[in-house]
Amino acid sequence: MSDIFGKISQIAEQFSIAGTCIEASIVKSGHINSTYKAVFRQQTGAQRAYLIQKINSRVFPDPDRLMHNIALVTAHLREKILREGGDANRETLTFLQAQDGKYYFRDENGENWRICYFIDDTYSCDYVKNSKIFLNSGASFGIFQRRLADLPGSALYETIPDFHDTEKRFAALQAAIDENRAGRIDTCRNEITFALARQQDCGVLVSMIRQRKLPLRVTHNDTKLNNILFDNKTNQGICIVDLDTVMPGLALYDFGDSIRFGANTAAEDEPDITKVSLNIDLYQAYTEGYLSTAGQSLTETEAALLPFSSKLMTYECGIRFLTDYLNGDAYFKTAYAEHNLVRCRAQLALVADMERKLDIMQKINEKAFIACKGER
Ligand code: GN1
Ligand code: MG
Repeated sequence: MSDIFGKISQIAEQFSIAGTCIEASIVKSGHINSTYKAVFRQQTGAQRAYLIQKINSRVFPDPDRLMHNIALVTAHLREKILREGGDANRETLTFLQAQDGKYYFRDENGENWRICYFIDDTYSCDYVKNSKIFLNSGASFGIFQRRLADLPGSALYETIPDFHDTEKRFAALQAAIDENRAGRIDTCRNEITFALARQQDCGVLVSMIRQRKLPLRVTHNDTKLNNILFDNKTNQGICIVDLDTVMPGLALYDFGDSIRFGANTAAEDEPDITKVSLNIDLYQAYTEGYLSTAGQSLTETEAALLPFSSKLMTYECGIRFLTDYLNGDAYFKTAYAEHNLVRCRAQLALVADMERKLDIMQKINEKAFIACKGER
């Protein structure tokens, strides 16, 4: 722990944070970066909390581009929030500049660090406690998308190229199967068969982008439930966090990924797949929340593909876990040897359940889309 204090104090100095670090703890969420919460006491006695993050440089090798996107997006959100009469320090993240004016600091080991204000009196959820919370999540991601609607995608770098290009994710899986780098192929034959049998799904959205049938928007691309901060008092989703993958993308990616994570009756890494299924009431709650804020800006084509995108994003995540398992866990943080395989199995079980429920999902969508159009 004393190591953390020393490191955090060193980083804080680079960002000119006044005072002494009196509390430091690891924030155990996210599969990519390492995050700490630190509280500083100033000479006046006032205290302020910060989030300090070590950026995973294997996943994000270009911190200039990464932080360019985040600075641009948060500035844009800030302006919108202020115009709407909101509290910009609570409703979006505020990153600090290091002494050289950059939004990150590279330490002597070549590790890149960044700091933003910790937003007090909020909480985040790793699972959906009730459908109202999930409805609020949908509304929050819808507002996020609406606020970014006039930010031109061309102003942003593609920090991780082809992030949601499911065809390329499929090709990466095939390469991992061929290479069998970690010698694990015999432990995941069933998962490979299930994944390969759904190749035809992979090209659906990407080919529609190529044919200009779906609009590219500025999207979040990692809309897990725990990437929203809820206000302690109102339980409204107030701030969207984890802006690393904000890039041009599809509204469908954000919708689908939210459903993948939040409408699952079990955790993303539930080992007992009999517990995994799509909670249709939660699906309905999120759909209604999301369409209530973003629905009017969606095209008919987008709205019609929301159920399919839920299945596709779940499948894509499942094959990414499988690929990483076959590659020897090079990408996602894991807690034990089989972790990526367990995550993959849970995702594929959810895909199977969504395939059974696709018709019901479609009906829910049609109804909610008509209702939101009627509110014009
Ligand atoms: C990663 O960083 P985190 O945990 O929010 C991943 C997402 C996956 C998710 C699965 C940059 O997100 O794409 O959907 O794990 N982020 C990146 O839980 O690859
Ligand atoms: Mg993330």
